[in-house]
Amino acid sequence: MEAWKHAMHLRVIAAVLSVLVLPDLTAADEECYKNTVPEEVIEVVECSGSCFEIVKPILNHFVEMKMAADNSRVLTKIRHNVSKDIYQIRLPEVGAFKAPCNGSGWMVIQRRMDGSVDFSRNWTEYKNGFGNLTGEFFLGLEKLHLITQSRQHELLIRLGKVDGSTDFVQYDNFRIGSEKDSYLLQSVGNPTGSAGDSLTKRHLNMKFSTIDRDNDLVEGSCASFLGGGWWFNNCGHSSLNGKFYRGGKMNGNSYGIYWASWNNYDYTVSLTFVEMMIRPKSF
Ligand SMILES: *[C@@H]1O[C@H](CO)[C@@H](O)[C@H](O)[C@H]1NC(C)=O
Ligand SMILES: *[C@@H]1O[C@H](CO)[C@@H](O)[C@H](O)[C@H]1NC(C)=O
Ligand SMILES: *[C@@H]1O[C@H](CO)[C@@H](O)[C@H](O)[C@H]1NC(C)=O
Ligand SMILES: *[C@@H]1O[C@H](CO)[C@@H](O)[C@H](O)[C@H]1NC(C)=O
Ligand SMILES: [Ca+2]
Repeated sequence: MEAWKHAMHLRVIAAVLSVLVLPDLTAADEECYKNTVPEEVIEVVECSGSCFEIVKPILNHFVEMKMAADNSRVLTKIRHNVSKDIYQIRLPEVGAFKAPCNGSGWMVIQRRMDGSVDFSRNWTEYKNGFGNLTGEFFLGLEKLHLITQSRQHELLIRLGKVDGSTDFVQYDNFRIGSEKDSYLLQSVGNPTGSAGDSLTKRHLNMKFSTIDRDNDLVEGSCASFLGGGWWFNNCGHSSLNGKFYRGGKMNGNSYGIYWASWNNYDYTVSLTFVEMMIRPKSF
């Protein structure tokens, strides 16, 4: 197809979608987050790899159409329902930043799904956040600290294995200390969910560690050994920022992404999907 036709085609799709697909914000959307301001209208950009700039809360099937409209790209199979609706969030204590929300009040703070982003990062990067909000990313410890100090938050962790099985665990009081306290995991609260609790026993009250800042309790560095930052102890029962193994199993001598209580403490299993989400607790 000629480029201009392609562009027209896309404009038409965008126009149709802007009428049909983009809903008014529902009460649930507005819940994510309080003071959330949706961004401006959808922009159509020339088709150079990614046809639409994602500047507006979008729906999953919108993303699928976007990919389908662009013949030059192979449609990626999305195994899991990830939350691709990106919002501009304004919180008085944090300022403005962007994050995906799932339409039911949950804001995604971390995601692993395809190994496309390197999580072996230094302190500054974990502090400020890194990655790609429509794919893999970490929101940043400073924001998490400010957000979770401002009011009580729930934490939801969704996990997936290479065989397609999924599970979750939810905590009711997730709170992170300040940088002065090395972003200590101050509280997680009560766990529910059948993936089990792989935080309380070993990680509560632990400082965050990264490849360049070793705050763990072993000789050597868990963050370097496991390839990602976490609230390591010795090293502990979970490491959701660890090395990504596409095959779902560690190879060599380094563990991957694990949540031990979900796998009978078999540390050779490496998860291929993780989403960590938070939302203000309502009483
Ligand atoms: C994704 O969401 C759809 C619609 O809500 C649901 O039918 C499907 O089971 C979900 N898939 C997964 C893997 O959660
Ligand atoms: C958002 O995520 C929660 C937890 O997985 C789920 O219960 C809810 O249905 C999701 N909302 C949407 C609109 O997908
Ligand atoms: C952290 O990593 C970033 C990106 O690679 C780099 O620019 C920065 O200098 C690093 N900071 C430290 C303190 O090593
Ligand atoms: C973000 O990640 C998604 C999923 O891996 C990928 O399709 C997309 O190209 C990435 N975007 C950028 C800007 O890297
Ligand atoms: Ca150490």
